[in-house]
Amino acid sequence: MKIAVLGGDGFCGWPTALHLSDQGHDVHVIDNLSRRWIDAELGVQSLTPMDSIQERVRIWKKVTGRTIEFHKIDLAKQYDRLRLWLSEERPDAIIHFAEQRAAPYSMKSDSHKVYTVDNNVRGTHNLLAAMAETGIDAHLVHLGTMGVYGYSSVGAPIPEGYLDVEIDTPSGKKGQEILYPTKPGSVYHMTKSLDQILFQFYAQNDGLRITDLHQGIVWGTHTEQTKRHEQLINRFDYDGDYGTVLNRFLIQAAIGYPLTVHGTGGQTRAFIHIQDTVRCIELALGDAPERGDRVRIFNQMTETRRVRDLAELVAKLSGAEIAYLPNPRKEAAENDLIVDNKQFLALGLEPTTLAEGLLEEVVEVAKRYEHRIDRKRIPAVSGWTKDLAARAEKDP
Ligand code: NAD
Ligand code: USQ
Repeated sequence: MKIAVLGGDGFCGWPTALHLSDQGHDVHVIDNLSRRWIDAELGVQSLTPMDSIQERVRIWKKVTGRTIEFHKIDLAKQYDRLRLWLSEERPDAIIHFAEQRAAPYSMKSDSHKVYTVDNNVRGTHNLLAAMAETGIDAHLVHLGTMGVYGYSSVGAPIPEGYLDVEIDTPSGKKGQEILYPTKPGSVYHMTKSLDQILFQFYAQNDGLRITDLHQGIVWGTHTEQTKRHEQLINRFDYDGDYGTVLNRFLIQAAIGYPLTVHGTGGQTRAFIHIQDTVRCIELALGDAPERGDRVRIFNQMTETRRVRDLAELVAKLSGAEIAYLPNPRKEAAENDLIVDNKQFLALGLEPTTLAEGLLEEVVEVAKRYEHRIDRKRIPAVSGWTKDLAARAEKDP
């Protein structure tokens, strides 16, 4: 297949591009390189030394003989270029990772909120409008998030996108399938909730074939392909805005920094290893919906864990201390989470879990690149309100 990987320079996109190229697909990375500019804005860098995207694809060619093309296009700002590219190249599948994906970054200030909504909602809508206009029959696979639901467990598993409800009508009760209600907890998560409505409309109105993958927190760094050459190494964010919780705990353990648990650490979240991310995308690509089908929604996660349990696990493994800090986010102090992921299991996913020795692999990567870590960038100080930000700044 000819596959466009939008956001293919990022943490999930790069290993996905390599995995699909390795399988013989004709892969095209589209990215505006905004994450590299955001690193510069925040004064942070990936723990791992990332080469330019042009250099990365050159090395991939050298190692495997396979070509990955790179096209610098901004989905949100260059609608005409995007439409032209799609009409000329007519990909068979499009994988959409190209959004601003950090909840803390999206809550940093009013300008960061505006940027995140403009970038994400406009980018997704531009893509859908261009797909409809050019009439290409590509399968769109979008990376959404478990966080659209807000993690409020009602004691029942979160289903895969849809809920059957009964509505009282004058002629009695009628059954209806609705999108599972969203309750996003950040401006970033809100943009993913809005994406869902855009997908529903374009699937119904234009017959676009769309799969939305509601992914949990991704951890780990290497995949089979990124390990093939040191210059193919994946991005690894550890800073207070883009670093995600388990990867942060692992680098903190590696450098002797007390593990930064927010509040009581009572948040339960869904997790998935990066190797399973790329595998799930492959599985979703192989199971495309027909034109006219409803948007297919998968929960892309392999296990749920409570944040303080993760901290205790990492502390036991490494001897690290745990610091319970004021929570800069507005979120429930404690929540349960049960998630249904039957669809991927039925397609053959064999989950990689935390138990499989891969935690040590991340600690080793962190030790190797310890000299690149700026300890001042570790505290999470972007607050959900001005008061929470001030408290986090005072007691990082
Ligand atoms: P990332 O920030 O590492 O990569 C995103 C890439 O998209 C970057 O290379 C960036 O330059 C590019 N991009 C952003 N806006 C763009 C635009 N307007 N035009 C073109 N390119 C643009 O993020 P990631 O961790 O790889 O996440 C990828 C996707 O997966 C995101 O949509 C995110 O919401 C989703 N996701 C990530 C995680 C996680 O834990 N990392 C978990 C669940 C879902
Ligand atoms: N947390 C800590 N200490 C830290 C960092 C985070 O206790 O040092 C806590 C947070 O308060 C939160 C939980 O850990 O309760 C998860 O935070 P996170 O930053 O790891 O994850 P989140 O903000 O939810 O966002 C990440 C990705 C996002 C993706 C989402 C999937 O950045 O792109 O959509 O995970 S999910 O969480 O399932 O919605």
